[in-house]
Amino acid sequence: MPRAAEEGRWGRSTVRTACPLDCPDSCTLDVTVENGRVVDIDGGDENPATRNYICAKVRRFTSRIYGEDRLLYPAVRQGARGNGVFTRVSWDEALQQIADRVVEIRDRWGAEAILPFCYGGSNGLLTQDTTDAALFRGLRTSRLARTVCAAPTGAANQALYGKMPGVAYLDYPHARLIVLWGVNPSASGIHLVPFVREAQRAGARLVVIDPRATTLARHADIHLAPHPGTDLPIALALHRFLFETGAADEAFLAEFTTGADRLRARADEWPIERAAQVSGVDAGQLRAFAELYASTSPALVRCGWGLERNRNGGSAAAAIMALPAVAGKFRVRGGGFSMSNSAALGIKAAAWMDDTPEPSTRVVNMNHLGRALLEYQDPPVKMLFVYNCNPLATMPDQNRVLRGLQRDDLFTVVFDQVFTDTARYADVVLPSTTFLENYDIAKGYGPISLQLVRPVIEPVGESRPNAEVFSELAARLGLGEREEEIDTLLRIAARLPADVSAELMERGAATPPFGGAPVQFVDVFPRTADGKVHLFPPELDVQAPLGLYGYQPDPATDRYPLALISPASEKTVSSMMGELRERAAALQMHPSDAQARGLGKDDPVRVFNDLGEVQVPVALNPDIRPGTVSLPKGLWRKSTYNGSTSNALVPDSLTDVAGGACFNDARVQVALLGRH
Ligand SMILES: Nc1nc2c(c(=O)[nH]1)N[C@H]1C(S)=C(S)[C@@H](COP(=O)(O)OP(=O)(O)OC[C@H]3O[C@@H](n4cnc5c(=O)[nH]c(N)nc54)[C@H](O)[C@@H]3O)O[C@H]1N2
Ligand SMILES: Nc1nc2c(c(=O)[nH]1)N[C@H]1C(S)=C(S)[C@@H](COP(=O)(O)OP(=O)(O)OC[C@H]3O[C@@H](n4cnc5c(=O)[nH]c(N)nc54)[C@H](O)[C@@H]3O)O[C@H]1N2
Ligand SMILES: [Mo]
Repeated sequence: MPRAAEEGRWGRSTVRTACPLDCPDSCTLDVTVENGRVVDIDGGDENPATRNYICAKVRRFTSRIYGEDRLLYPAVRQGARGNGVFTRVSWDEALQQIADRVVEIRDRWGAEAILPFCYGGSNGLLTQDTTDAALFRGLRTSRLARTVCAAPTGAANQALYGKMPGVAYLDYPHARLIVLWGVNPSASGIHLVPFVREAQRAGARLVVIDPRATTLARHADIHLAPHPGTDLPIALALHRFLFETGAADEAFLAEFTTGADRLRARADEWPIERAAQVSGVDAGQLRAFAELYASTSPALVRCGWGLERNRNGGSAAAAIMALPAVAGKFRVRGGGFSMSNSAALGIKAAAWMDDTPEPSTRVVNMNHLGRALLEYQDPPVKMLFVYNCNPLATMPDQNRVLRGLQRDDLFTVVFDQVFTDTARYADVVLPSTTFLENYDIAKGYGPISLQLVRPVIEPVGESRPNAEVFSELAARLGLGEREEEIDTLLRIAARLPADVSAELMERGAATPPFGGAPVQFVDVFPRTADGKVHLFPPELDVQAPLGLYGYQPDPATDRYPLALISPASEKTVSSMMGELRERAAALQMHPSDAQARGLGKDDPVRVFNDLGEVQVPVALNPDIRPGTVSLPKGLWRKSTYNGSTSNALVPDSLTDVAGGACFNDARVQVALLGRH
C-alpha cells in the first residue's frame, strides 16, 4: 500500500481517497497534489451513490488545511485562561507535561477525575476508539456516554429492528412514495437529493415533514410543517388511521412483530384532529398524508435526526420507524425505511485494539459537560482531554460549559486541527492532522460503504495523527508500546473480516453486500434476538418518563413562546469549517413574528431565555413556520455579535430515551437589540 503522500511530493498527481467526515454520504475523493500541496479536491467514482461530485465544504477544505486558524505546533497557555495567548513547546514537552499531570491527578483524586471528551471529529475507524480507548481504559478514567447525536434514533432503531440496514439511496427511484421526515438532505447529505428527484420524475409522490420549507419541501406534494417536538402525535395518528381503516397488515404483524397491541393502544389516543391540533398542522393535509401512505407501495420513510432532538425524540423515532411494519411496506425494492446505516456492515467502532473489557468506572453523559465540570464530586473532574470535538461550540448549555472551562483548577488538553473556541480555554493545545494527512477508514452511514483514507500530503506543521499521539502517551505512562499510525491501521484491518480487509487494503474500498442496496425483509431482516420487529420494546418503555409513545407537552411559556431550532447548515460540518465564516449568522424568523415584535430586515436582535442571550441580525424568512425561529448549527462564537451561539439557549435536559440532546427544545423570546 503506497504512502500516497510520497507520490505527490514532486510534480503533480491525483490520488484516490475518501472523506470520513461526519456526514452520511462518505464520498470517494480524487485529490490533486502539486509539489506536496493539495490544489484540488473533487469526487471520485468508487461510491456509486456519491456519483463523482462533492459538497462545497470539502471542495474548499484547503482553506482549513492551510488556513490561519490551523494549529501548527503544540503550545501551552500563558497567563489568564481564555485570553488566547499560548507559547510554542516541543511535542516532547507537551506530552510530558500531560503525562505528569495525569499521574499527579490520578494519585491525588483517582483516575475518574480525568474525563476524555470526544465525538464526531473525523468519524473514521482509526481516529477514534483505537489507541485512545486503550489509553483511557488502561488508566481507568471516567467514561463518556456519547449521546450528543443519534442516541434516541439509534436506541429506537436498535430496539425495534436491531439496526437492520435501511433502504439505499440507489433504491429511492423505485419508490412510489417518499417521506422525508425531519431530515434536510439538501444540506446534510446532498447525494440523496438527485435520487429523490429521479423518483419524482418517475411519478413518485413526495411528503416532507419539517417546520421549515426546505428546498425539497418546496418540491413536495405534501409539506407538513409541525411545531418542533410534535412528530410523535403525528406518527401515532398515522398508526391509528392504519389500524382503524383496515390498512394495517395484520398478517405481517402476526408473523413478524411483537408489541403491536400496545402500540395500537397508545395510538388510539391520537385521532387525526387531535394530532393536527397539537402539532399545528392542517388536519386535512394530515389525513391526505395518511391516505397516501396507506394506499401506496413501494413507500419509504427516510427518518432523519432533526426529529430526535427534543424531549419526545426517542418515542417519535420509534413510532416513525414502526410505520412500515404496521402498514406492511417491506419486501419490495424501494419500500421500508432508512435510518443510519452505520451498523449495516456489522463493523463496530469500539475498542478495536484491546480485548480487555471496559472498566466499570463513572459514566458522564456528554450533554451534561457543564454540570460535570461544575458540580460532579467524588471525584470532581480535574482533567478534561478534548479531541475530535469542539464542545464549547456544540454541546448544550453553552454558558455552563464555559463556566466549567474557566475553572482555575481544571487542567484542559485540546487536541485539534484548528484553534477552536474550546482550544482557547486549554492549558495544552496539541495539533492534529486532517484526513488528507493521515490514514483512516471511512464508514458511510447513508450508503453502505467502507473506504480507505490515505494521507495525500505530509502533515502540515508539526501536526500528528490521533493514533500516534495516544499510543505515545500510553507509552509514557507505562501502558503499552509506542506504535506508528500504519501499524495501528494494520491492527484494525486484521480485525475486520478477512475478505473485507484484503479488498480494503488492496483496492481502497470494500464491496458492500447486496450491491449496497439490500431489500428489507428479502435480503436483510431484523437483528433482534428473536428476529422480529419489536413495536413496543420494554427497554425503551422503562426509560421514557411517560412510558414509550407517551407524549410530553411543549415546554413553551408566555415569556418564551418561540421554538428555536438549529439544524445543519451547508456551510459547516457540525462546527468544522465554522472558522471560515466571515459575517454574523442571521436568525431566521417568519415575517409575521417579526412584525409582531416591530422587527425589520437585518435588525440586530437579542434572542434570549433564562439560560442566555444570542445577539445576531434577523432575516425575515417566509419559509419557516410562524412560532419557530432558527439559527445554524455549529457556529463559532465569532459568528454572533456577543459570542454566544444557539447552544447558549439550549437546555441540557435529555430526550425521553437514551439520554440524547434536546437542541430543538430551546424556547426563547426575541426583541430588538437595545430595547428591553
Ligand atoms: N452540511 C452538513 N451536513 C451534515 C452535518 C452538518 O453539520 N452540515 N451534520 C451531520 C450530522 S452530525 C448529522 S447528525 C446529520 C443531521 O442531518 P439531518 O437529519 O438533516 O438533521 P438536522 O439538520 O438536525 O435537521 C433536519 C431537519 O429537521 C428539521 N427539524 C427540526 N426540528 C424538527 C422537529 O421537531 N420535527 C421535524 N419533523 N423536523 C424538525 C429541521 O428544520 C431540518 O430541516 O447531518 C450530517 N451532515
Ligand atoms: N445547537 C446545536 N448543536 C449541535 C447540534 C444541533 O443540531 N444543534 N447537532 C449536534 C450533532 S448532530 C453533533 S454530531 C455534534 C458534533 O459535535 P462535535 O463532535 O463537537 O463536532 P465538530 O464540531 O465537528 O468538532 C469536531 C472537532 O474535531 C476536530 N477533528 C477532526 N478530525 C480530527 C482528528 O483526526 N483528530 C483530532 N484530534 N481532532 C479532529 C475538528 O477540527 C473539530 O474541531 O454537534 C451537536 N451540536
Ligand atoms: Mo450528528
